[in-house]
Amino acid sequence: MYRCRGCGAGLDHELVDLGPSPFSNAFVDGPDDAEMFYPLRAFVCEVCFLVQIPAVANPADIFNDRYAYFSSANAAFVEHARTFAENAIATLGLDRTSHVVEVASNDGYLLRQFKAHDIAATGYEPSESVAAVARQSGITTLVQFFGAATAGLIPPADLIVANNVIAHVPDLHDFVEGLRIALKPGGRISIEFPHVLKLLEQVQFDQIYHEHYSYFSLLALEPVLAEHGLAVERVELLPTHGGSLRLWVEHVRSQAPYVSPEALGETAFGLREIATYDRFKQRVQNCRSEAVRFFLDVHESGRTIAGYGAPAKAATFLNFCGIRRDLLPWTCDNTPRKIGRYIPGARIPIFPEEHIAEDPPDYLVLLAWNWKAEMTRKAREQFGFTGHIVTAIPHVEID
Ligand code: JHZ
Ligand code: ZN
Repeated sequence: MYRCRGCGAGLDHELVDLGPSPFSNAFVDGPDDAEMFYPLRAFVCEVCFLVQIPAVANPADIFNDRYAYFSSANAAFVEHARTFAENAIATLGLDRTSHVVEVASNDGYLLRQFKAHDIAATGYEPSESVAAVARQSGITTLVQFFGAATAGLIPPADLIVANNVIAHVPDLHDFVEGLRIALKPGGRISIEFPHVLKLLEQVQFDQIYHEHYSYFSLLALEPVLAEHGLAVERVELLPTHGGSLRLWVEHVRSQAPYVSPEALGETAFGLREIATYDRFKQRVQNCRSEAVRFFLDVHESGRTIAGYGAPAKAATFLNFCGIRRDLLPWTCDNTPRKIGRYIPGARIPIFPEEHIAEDPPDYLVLLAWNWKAEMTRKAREQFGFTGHIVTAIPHVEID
């Protein structure tokens, strides 16, 4: 039996089985290339309620020189990073004597904001593809996984940024112990992750893929942090990735943390009851039925359709729904590394974004629904798109 990576209890309560799927950021070069498929089954721990997928995938097979998610590809995300850095500098009083560490620093999209203020910055980034870009722009980057063994390789940090990374670690306790080691006394850690409450509420099943080993609530993460002498000082709710939490964490001090799962609505939503998780399966099935029906209707009526975005979550959505090139002939994305390649499994070809203007379909499906406002604006204003804009999660919505 699997064991919960949070509390160690036996893990056999299935949340949802999304079937075999390839790694969602392993974009395929050519239409005849072979791919590996791995089971994509999520579980929920009946003791601590941590939602997780067992570590059937080795992180080194996912985060390597083929990894294709470049944080800087997205202007809105870079803006999110800039605001984060300016606020952190102001509220924590960071200056030229400070040291900022980012775990999963990607292409340096965030650390460059601190460097611009003459603050020393170091990144950990195991994916060579993105780390190389950061290094080229002068960001000190250790091409390493972060954990207890590597946390001491650099001077202790006044601020550790662990945004959108804690979901990606199979050895959760080793990672959190690393955070404790790397933090200077009195320092702060920012931990950002998509909130599992939103995943369940909005049926965001496409956020489930092998890269995401765990799906957190405050309820499930707080005891893990506490075991390593870390306490939650403050929590912010963010709109990113369909609804995220940002925890501000510090070494345990005398006062009790004043943020509780109750205050965040986690208890009221039912995150302490297994029945809440049990309703998810059926809702995922309903979402798939609705989406497949829509794609078939468009196909049978002879109208045209295309995707916008080739995010990691598109692979889960398309593979689970069985939507391939016959139902979705192409998508488009602004990430140079994705253009000219194919979405894993579903094999949908990826064109540059400008393709929307060159070959406008009747329906444009936003596969990155979390960027709906930005993508709609771009499609309409930049590419002159006048057809229907569609999102499929949690329901098919046609504008
Ligand atoms: P986006 C990523 O997931 C990957 P993904 C990762 N695993 C993670 O944890 C989560 O983020 C949190 C493109 N785009 O941000 C860029 C345009 O083409 O939803 C991206 O390929 N034009 C680390 O991959 C994709 O869409 C645009 O105008 O699901 C969006 O991917 C915009 C705004 C985006 O993350
Ligand atoms: Zn558990």
